[in-house]
Amino acid sequence: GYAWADVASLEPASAAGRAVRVRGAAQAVRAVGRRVAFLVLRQGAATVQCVVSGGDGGMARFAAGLSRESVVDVAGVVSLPREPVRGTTQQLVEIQVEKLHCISRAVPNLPISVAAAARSKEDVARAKAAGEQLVHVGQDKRLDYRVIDLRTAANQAIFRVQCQVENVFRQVLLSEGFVGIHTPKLLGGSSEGGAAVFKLDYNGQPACLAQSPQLHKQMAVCGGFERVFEVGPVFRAEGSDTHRHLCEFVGLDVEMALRDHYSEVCDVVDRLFVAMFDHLNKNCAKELEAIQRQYPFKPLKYLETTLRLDYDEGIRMLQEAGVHVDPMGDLNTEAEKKLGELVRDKYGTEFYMLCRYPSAVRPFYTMPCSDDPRYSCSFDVFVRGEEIISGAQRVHDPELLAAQAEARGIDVGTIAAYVDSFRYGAPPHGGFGVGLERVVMLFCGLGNIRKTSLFPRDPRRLAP
Ligand code: ATP
Ligand code: AMO
Repeated sequence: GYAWADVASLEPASAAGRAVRVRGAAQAVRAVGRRVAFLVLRQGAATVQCVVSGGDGGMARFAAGLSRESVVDVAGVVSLPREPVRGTTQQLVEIQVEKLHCISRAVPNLPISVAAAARSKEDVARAKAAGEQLVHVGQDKRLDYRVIDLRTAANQAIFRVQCQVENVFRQVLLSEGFVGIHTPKLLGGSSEGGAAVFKLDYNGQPACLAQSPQLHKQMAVCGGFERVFEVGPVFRAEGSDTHRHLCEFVGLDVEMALRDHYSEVCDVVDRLFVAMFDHLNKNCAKELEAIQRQYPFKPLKYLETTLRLDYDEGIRMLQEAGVHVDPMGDLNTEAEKKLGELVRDKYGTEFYMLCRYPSAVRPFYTMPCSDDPRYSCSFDVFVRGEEIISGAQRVHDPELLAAQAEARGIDVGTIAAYVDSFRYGAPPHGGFGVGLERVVMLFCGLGNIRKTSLFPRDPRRLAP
């Protein structure tokens, strides 16, 4: 009999000579004459070449007639090819097919081909130089047919890397005594202030989708959980289409009681992300290679101990470089990108924290510095010059909290229960929020957040 096997497990040393049964997608079919066909079968990111030959050629003709992406079963014996294809995701063995069944037929004219969706810019340039006529498959079209697009080796790798990011986040925090929580996503008011909120009707009462777990993760700390984390959806009614904003993304959030200083939060960020980057480089080498084949990028430069820079120092570096910035204002995207370059050139890292932001540019719940309230106990973290994390110590004095909310035009009535939480005894605390899709996008230098969201929701896209 034939034993079921995974394509990825078909290694020359262990598999040669074995009789196996494999189910996969018919990625490519090539007929050679009337009696032989080569069928490339794909399972996840792994592919194997199947040789269909022998008999009167009926099976080879059936194989040649299979539509691409049809799901087929092959049964046969594993053999070693004369010239294995190296440097791809293709296995170094072949299957000499003895039985072939089509399990699910794909339509003959797929809206996009996996091969086109998998092209790198270099592939396109090379094909054009060779005079080939390519059907352009842009990002929008690939996203319209995401189910097919997701089958490329790079996409298979991206979401495996994303899973590891989430996994390391949980593992490191669990090992440091944090408890995973789930906060409500239906809220009576906005949690971050500002207009980027999706409004809805909650049984006749105005409500909105959570812009962050901010208020409730703090309330969990007030509820006696000293260290909490959450992995969950975050909804933002972002109006403008950018390469780094989604209307729904996955938030990785942390909140913790503090002993002395908000630098304790920065310490957690430091340990967590250095462990995460180390883990990805060590355990996801195959995936990172697959991503690099389609989207070339340089490995992220980071230090063993993450650089912490004061906002004032960042401003000074920008001004010295001739960039016009307001020392008490926020940095725009361009200035952040520029500062990323300056920091990389001066300190040799593309991952750093910018601390002590001016209070005026931070959310209402941010703790002002005790030595100078014009500045705040807050930080952002950057990868390749773009923000992946915001964090801070929070105000745990209810009067100051209400005053800061009011000063920013927030109706304190809508957050009364939150403000009241700090009237029943509340420890000093702080935390941070990370965008999962941004971590993967920036670690892999992908340039567009839609590439790291399984089924992205941007201002124009609500399907598939
Ligand atoms: P859009 O044109 O919609 O902005 P995009 O931003 O995805 O699309 P690029 O960044 O230039 O365009 O290319 C990204 C991918 O698009 C490539 O990896 C490739 O898969 C595909 N692609 C680009 N040009 C072509 C082409 N001429 N033929 C086939 N595929 C292409
Ligand atoms: P902030 O609003 O900066 O902070 O969000 C935290 C992190 O979430 C990611 N992010 C996004 N990712 C994709 N699409 C978006 N539209 C988007 N908006 C934000 C970014 C960002 O760094 N409550 C605070 C966090 C805290 O202080 O704990 C907050 O929400 O990676």
